Amino acid sequence: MSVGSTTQVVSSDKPLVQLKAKDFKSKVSPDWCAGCGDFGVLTDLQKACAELGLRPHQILTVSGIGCSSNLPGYFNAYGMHTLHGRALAVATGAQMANHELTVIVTGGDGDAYGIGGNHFAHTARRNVDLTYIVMDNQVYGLTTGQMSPTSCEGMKTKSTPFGSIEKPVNPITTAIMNGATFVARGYSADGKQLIELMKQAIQHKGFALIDIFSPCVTFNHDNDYAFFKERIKKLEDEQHDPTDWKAACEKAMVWGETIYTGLFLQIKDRPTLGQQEPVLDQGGPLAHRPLGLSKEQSQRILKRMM
Ligand SMILES: Cc1ncc(C[n+]2csc(CCOP(=O)(O)OP(=O)(O)O)c2C)c(N)n1
Ligand code: SF4
Repeated sequence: MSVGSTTQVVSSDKPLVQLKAKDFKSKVSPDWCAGCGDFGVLTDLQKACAELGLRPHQILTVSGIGCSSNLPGYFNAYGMHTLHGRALAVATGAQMANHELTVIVTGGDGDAYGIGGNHFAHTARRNVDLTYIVMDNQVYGLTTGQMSPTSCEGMKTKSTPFGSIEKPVNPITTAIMNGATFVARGYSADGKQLIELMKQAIQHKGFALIDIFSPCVTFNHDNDYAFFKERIKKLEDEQHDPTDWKAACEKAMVWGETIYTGLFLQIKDRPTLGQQEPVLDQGGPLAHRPLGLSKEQSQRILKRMM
């Protein structure tokens, strides 16, 4: 099967049994604080995968470190909890090794746009076929409330007791400028919109970002549910055209009394990294091919690495 003809989702290969969201729940219950926005993101991802007819063995979730990065442990599929800020690098390797997997990367704004900012830019520009779900709470949750790259100017945190003097990262314009081909923003309290965005992102061929406002009820009292309720407007209600690059940039720059959620940009005709690799385009996933080494050779290599 060629890379070009495969999709992340087995739409024609209908499962014998339609799975439900609960089938994507793991045996481990989240230890997030009551009211944390990440609960909504987890539930909506489980619903989106069920509605797409995916099965756990077809999915790999990869995360970095943070409260939000614990998500793979709560999701019934293959999962990897990697290093802080390194989830995209690991996920790129996994996607290249098995391009038939649906690879979903999850984490927080610190993980994604701070320590992992370099990987974010390069994964977007390479158009790796991944879905990146960033639970953006504008603070470092796990390490108990320091400022993050998306903290607003003036925000008082443990590490900025007099208020942050830095301009925050804009994840949407950053993704667009670096060449991401699917750029969206969701809100953890709006499941209806978020599930649709997740389904579209997973089906998209290329690098798909959904930056999701996911309030940290313990350490960010500025950007809480009331803050977003007052400000959020949906792009779909404004007849925004996601193929219009200029309009996407303009809408992404809006931050104040109005903040937009929805699909800012989608470019469908840019090839993914895998589609441009001739070795991946023939013969199926590398992971399913013979290693090309004798048993002795592979054991010698393994021994050297142990
Ligand atoms: C190399 C390295 N540096 C720093 C840390 C400490 N650390 C763990 S999680 C984290 C930030 C988490 O914030 P975010 O990614 O926004 O996730 P959240 O906990 O808010 O969901 C930091 C700085 C670490 N684990 N590894
Ligand atoms: S500290 Fe914040 S981000 Fe972490 S679980 Fe609690 S509410 Fe969620």
